[in-house]
Amino acid sequence: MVEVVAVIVVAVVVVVVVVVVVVVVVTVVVENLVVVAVACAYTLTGNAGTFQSPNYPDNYPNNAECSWLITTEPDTEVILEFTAFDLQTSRRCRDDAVSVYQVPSGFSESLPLRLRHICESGSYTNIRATGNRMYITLHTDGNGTAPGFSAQWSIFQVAAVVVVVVVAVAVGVVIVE
Ligand SMILES: [Ca+2]
Repeated sequence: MVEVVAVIVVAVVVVVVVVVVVVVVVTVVVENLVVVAVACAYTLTGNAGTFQSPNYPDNYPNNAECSWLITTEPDTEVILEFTAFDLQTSRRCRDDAVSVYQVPSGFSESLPLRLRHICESGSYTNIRATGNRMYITLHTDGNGTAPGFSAQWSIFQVAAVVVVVVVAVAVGVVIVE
């Protein structure tokens, strides 16, 4: 009888240990999974246009990784404006954040330069890339959302400015003479 009880006790202990180990392993695996519920990548071209965060003006989803690559005509510079911007506020943009990069003409030349890293609600205008490509990312974490943003881009025409300056100087020279 004592032997039977001992066997039952050992069996119960073994089962409990196995269950605990399984639960711990599953928990660790799940916590380390990179959960991306929403992934989106957009390629935008043209010298002007608009884009919004997912679901805008309703709240953006949790666990989203989105990107927008804007390419305008050669010899122009991209100018970006957030006409509306409302993200979950977090310290050092750890929870939800928007990053704006200027992209060099050749990816091998250098890494994209981050122009802005924003998570505070507000108005952001005249974000300018030196060049005709700009890359915008939205990262959101697992909880807490907000309406997000609406943005528009336009161009600064480098060639046009050079022409205007040359003409102005030429006219100035003629007038002086
Ligand atoms: Ca969030």
